[in-house]
Amino acid sequence: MKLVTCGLPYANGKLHIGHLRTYVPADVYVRFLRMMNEKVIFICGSDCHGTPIVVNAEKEGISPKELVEKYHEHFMRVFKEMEISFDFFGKTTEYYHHERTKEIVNRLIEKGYVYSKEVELAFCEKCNRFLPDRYVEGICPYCKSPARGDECDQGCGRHLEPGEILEPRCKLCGNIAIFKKRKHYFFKLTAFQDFIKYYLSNLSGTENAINYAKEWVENLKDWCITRDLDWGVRFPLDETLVLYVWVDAPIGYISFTEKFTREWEDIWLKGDAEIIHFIGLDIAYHHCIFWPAMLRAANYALPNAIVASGMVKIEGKTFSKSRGYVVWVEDEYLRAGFNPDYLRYYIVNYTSHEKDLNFSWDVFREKINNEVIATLGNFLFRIMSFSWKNFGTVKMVVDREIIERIAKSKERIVEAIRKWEFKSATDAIMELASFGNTYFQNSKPWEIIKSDKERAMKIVANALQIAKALIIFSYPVMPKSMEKIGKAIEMNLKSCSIEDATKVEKELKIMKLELPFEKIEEKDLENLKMALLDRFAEKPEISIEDFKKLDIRIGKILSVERVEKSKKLLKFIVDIGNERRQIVAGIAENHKPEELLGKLVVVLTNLKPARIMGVESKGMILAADADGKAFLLIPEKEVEVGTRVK
Ligand code: B3M
Ligand code: ZN
Repeated sequence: MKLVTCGLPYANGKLHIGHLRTYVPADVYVRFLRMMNEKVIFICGSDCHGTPIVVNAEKEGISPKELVEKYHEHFMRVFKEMEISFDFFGKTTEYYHHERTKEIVNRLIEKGYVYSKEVELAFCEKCNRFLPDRYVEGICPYCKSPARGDECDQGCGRHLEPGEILEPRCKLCGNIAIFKKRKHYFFKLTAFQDFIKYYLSNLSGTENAINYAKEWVENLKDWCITRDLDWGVRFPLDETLVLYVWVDAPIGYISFTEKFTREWEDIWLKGDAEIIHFIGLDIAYHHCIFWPAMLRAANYALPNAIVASGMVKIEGKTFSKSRGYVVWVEDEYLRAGFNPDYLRYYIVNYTSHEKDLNFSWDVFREKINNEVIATLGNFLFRIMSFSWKNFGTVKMVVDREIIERIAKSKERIVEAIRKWEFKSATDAIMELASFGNTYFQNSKPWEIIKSDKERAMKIVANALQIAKALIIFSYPVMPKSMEKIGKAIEMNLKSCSIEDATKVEKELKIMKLELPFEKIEEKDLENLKMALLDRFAEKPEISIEDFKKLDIRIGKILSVERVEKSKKLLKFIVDIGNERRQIVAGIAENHKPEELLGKLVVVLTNLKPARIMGVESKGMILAADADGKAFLLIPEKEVEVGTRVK
């Protein structure tokens, strides 16, 4: 039995491609294992505690509970649409999770691995509070990059202990923090140094994570496991404290398994299953160091493999939500109407699992059009349509060489999947599809059929066997599409094993196939590319001529009203000197219409007219965009309406 888990996403924001970088390959892995007749349990859930949640709840002006519920729902919805087939998707706010966490922490305490100590912690005098983790920002003491209280997120990736960060500032008010004494609780991580070294030398998975961990293990510190927060799992020895989120989050792997199946004890206590954690490389420290030490101390089973995906780039830039280098899965991919299978394929095939994956809309279009559609889709469509039109039912007499060719692909795929080499596995699929195309093209059944129907049927049988194999091999990567295609030859993929690829049926009945693939056109991407460019912190250099193309003028607001059914939009009539314009702007959230009457504003007048929620808008009122809130630009002194801005 295998237990496969994915790092638990913080329920504090929407899913982006960075998340899928881990979840899609994990899902592909699980689906392949199932086709290899292995028993697999696939577990994940929302990480609901810690400062990542509290800080964002504060930003959104809702309670932590409301925040995590909102994003938990979002995760479930998007995972389903993306065909990520978790058996169970839990939530760390649940009672059962708190209970399991306390049980484990109590074990650590009973065994003498927890002690208390006075420490100097960052404290904000203005906000009058301790500043745990993300409440404080400063400089990493190891690599001197800007860092958060508990992690060097922009530099060396190390975990930072409370009090370690240099030049701490309060994230809420920006004030310089002072250090103040406070009693906290520590886990004796240093007592596990030899164990972790030994553990890492036997750990399987991807080299990237394990190699990092081997460096880190030389410099362990005891681990502060409590925090001054109101949100989280209460610390059993002092109810005024909660456990550090990195204590309870990985315990989710256990509590969710426990909630899902009675076999959880076999897995987590007896060690009867192989435990495989899929994570992003940025959380290798926690999974390779804290987690095994904690499990060992509490006498639980240890993970057998840590599989860490490389990071994501967006159009060549290092992924960053705050700087706009991000693609949102629901709003920008699914709602744009793209087939989820395309993104799944892109993620597993773009590069090897450990390397950085660059997401670029143009590369996406090319890859999908050339590989998924022109190579794989084309072959499947040609052979299946040809068989349907000419035979309906095909007697399956298949040449030995064809079976051997398929068997070779199968072996390569299985071997690659077992080593988490998803690119290599999917390359093997595309190579088999190319082989199929060449075979079909060179054997010319459409000519042979005119004189020798029997021989044409033999060619078709060979090609159909390849098609069947391709559908099986591609199913874990593109489940929805393959299910549709498979139906045309009466395949039930849900109960298919990878071995069926080389099994030859007596005959195959072929129905009319409508290929569930649609080519991606340049125009499908226009808006998405624009939206990205618009958010990017760094914009491409432009010439003065480019700038001169903009006709920007001072306008005066003559009337304002709300746009019906919209929370954000206001409709303006603006005098721009020589004419009056109707302009729609998304600033209703922080402006009352009546406050804006008569104001002078800066207007881009030669913007192509557009309809926004059915209302015509001719021009754009310029505003500063601060965290989604708009603040109008207003000329310094009263100037005449229509004055040019340059
Ligand atoms: N929530 C960090 C992250 O979302 C954290 C993972 C927990 S895994 C136990 O990257
Ligand atoms: Zn650092």
